[in-house]
Amino acid sequence: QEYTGIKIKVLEWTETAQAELAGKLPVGANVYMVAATLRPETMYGQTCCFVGPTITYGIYKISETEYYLCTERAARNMAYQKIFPKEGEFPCVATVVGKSLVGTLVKAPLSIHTDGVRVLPMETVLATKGTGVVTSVPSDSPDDYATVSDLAKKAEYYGIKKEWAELEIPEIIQTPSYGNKTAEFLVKKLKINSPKDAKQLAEAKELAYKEGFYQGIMLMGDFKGEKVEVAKPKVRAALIASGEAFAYAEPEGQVTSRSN
Ligand code: ZZB
Repeated sequence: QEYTGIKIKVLEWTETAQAELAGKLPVGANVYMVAATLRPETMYGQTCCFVGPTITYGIYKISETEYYLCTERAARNMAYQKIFPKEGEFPCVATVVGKSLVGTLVKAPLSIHTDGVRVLPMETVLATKGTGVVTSVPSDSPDDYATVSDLAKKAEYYGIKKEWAELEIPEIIQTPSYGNKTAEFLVKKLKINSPKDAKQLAEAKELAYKEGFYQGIMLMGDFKGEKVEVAKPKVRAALIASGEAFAYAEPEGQVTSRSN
């Protein structure tokens, strides 16, 4: 599985994370939460960054000034893909549990929300897939749409500010069958009420992938008006060229799927 690793820069840690990380990072260090995505062309629509609240993340040293936050499993994989300076080595400077990261302010590349977006909890994040960090695009990902709706509805329960889950969801891709809001359309059509409706969400995801890729037209960004099929590799290449992303492959047979 060939992902794009999106570098989501930490602008401001939560107090909890700050306390846990005190003294572990050099002054001026940049930490990036790395999200693995199959849809780089949707990055304009990022509205938050998901972590699994009970997942343990490591902060791994790439250089004196650059650190990546992801699961240990992902860091190990990266160490064999020339992402770290020494083959097979992925020096960990700190660990932090997802829950402590909730509320952290981050900068998501290409997102229309240029002042930053928040780290929010997603119970269905798999520790065994990608980097364990998931960038949220509620316009085109049914899982993300269902999760942000639930977070906004139960903000207090989740211990977040409601407005963090209610950032504007821009329209970024048009499709003939589902319009400009593919995820919202499919969540309603398949009567999905909760992020836990795993079966319907899996179906919605398949439909959204197919329609978006083969029929989608970009509504914004440098490739506005172009077909998604054509724009996808161009957006990916631009993100990689600007240093905001890198190629990240998931070894065969390592990918696990949701069981709930
Ligand atoms: C942004 C995005 C925008 C995504 C979209 C999808 C869509 P798949 O197809 O099952 O391989 N993801 C990545 N890692 C995890 C994880 N550890 N746990 C849960 N979800 C994860 O899934 C790949 C997609 O699942 C990734 O691409 C990521 O969300 C999420 F408009 O990134 B995506 C129709 C889907 N649209």
